[in-house]
Amino acid sequence: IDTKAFAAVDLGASSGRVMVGRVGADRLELTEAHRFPNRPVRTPDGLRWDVLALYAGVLDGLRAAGRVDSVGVDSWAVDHGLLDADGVLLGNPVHYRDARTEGVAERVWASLPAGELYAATGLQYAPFNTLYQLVAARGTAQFAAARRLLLIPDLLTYWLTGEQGTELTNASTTQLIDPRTRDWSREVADRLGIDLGLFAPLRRPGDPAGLLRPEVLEETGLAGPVPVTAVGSHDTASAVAAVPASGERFAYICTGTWSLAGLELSAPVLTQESRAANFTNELGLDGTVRYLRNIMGLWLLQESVRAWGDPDLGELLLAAARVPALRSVVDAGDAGFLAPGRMPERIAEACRASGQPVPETPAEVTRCILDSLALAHRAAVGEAQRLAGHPVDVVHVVGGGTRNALLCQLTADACGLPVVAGPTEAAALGNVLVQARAHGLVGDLAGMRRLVARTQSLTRYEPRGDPARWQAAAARLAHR
Ligand code: ADP
Ligand code: LRH
Repeated sequence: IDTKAFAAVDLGASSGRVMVGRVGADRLELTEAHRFPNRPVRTPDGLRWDVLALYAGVLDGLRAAGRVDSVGVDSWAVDHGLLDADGVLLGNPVHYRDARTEGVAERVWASLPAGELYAATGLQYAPFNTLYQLVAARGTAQFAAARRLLLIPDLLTYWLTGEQGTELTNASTTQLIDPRTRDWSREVADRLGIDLGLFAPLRRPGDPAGLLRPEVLEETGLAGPVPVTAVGSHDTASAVAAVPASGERFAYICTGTWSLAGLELSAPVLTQESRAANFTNELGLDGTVRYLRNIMGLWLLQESVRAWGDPDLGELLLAAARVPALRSVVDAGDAGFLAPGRMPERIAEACRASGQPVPETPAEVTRCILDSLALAHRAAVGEAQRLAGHPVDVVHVVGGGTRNALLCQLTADACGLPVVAGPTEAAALGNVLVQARAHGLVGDLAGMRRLVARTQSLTRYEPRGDPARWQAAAARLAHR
């Protein structure tokens, strides 16, 4: 039986990993070759990604992976490296949580009103969309020297192969793509004076992206030629591709550092009502649109755990399960939680300001975070269905948050719908499946999903309790 092996490089905001997927008829097995921390660094210039450490981790991972038929790279969205005229990286890429974009959106909207920008790009407002980052960079010596912009997965692909491109699903997070044409929005770029020549030509999931350079083969001990294949290089696009759903009546929540909660649609929703509700239309595989809302996600917990000196997560979650439910909730969509630092205090302050009991112990803060995330999941799943006119019967939860049984159960309770949790490494699986398809294995998106559903371990959570309690908690937040 013909089985092939694919290396998925999947870089999340909290860790990077190189996974090996073995794919054949009715076979999909994922193993971890290497995992490494992704630790941003604060320099006098601001918050930066340590992209050399990430690249070193990728090379270590490829060495550990051994013989593979192809490699694909995905990562978090919006961020990028700038290259000079010689193709050399100009400094460490800026982290999307860096403060440089504060107040920039208002300046952009003065020349291109937010309503028009949404109608043209369908992207929800987030201060870190690439568009705002580019406007923030204007006037700096680094930007003046920049001749090329490569999004993070495209930058790593360039270092691996020497070839430059801009993969479409991730390009859709720049706010410079028109989700109807699935091509650059020249109008938006022209009106904001952004030179689209900075970007390398678009490529699509499944397109060839070059061969590993001889130096990379030597460093990793791999025997060439090894092709690199473009995948859904936005990690969320890859994760949604691996949601084990059948049919169309499903919502998904990709839970990791962020919670990305929404629907898969065949066309964007560009109404002003959708803009007001802060839903985004990112591009997915095969002409699909990822209609979703960004929710702060487990970042709230990661940052709190860091502040508490890294206690055992399992014990903390057990303690949180014993704290009474829904005592206090915060708005997990609030951009006020974006920056690092003092997270337990900031959560406590938000509870105080809304007249709710202030969580004090780590268990209480954790419970507040998980209740708040479940509440935000409920709102996003509910509003997406209404705004898109697309009802669902089930919520699929994928990503690191599937390891958090309490969060999955609370999400089922809050949504009043069954939750199917898994796979945990959905982004890596989606990455592998797109490579497998490009190499003649597996079929369309539905076929990929059937294969995931048949081969991966999934856990089902039925909704419990009275949904009215969640309604009441939501009202408490709305009336603060
Ligand atoms: P990202 O890709 O954004 O870096 P992941 O999908 O890897 O994020 O998810 C990371 C999150 O998964 C962590 O913040 C943590 O809350 C959760 N997680 C990881 N391992 C466990 C575990 N053993 N138990 C509960 N939660 C876990
Ligand atoms: C998740 C993610 C998300 C983006 C954020 C910047 O890793 O890609 O989809 O909004 O990072």
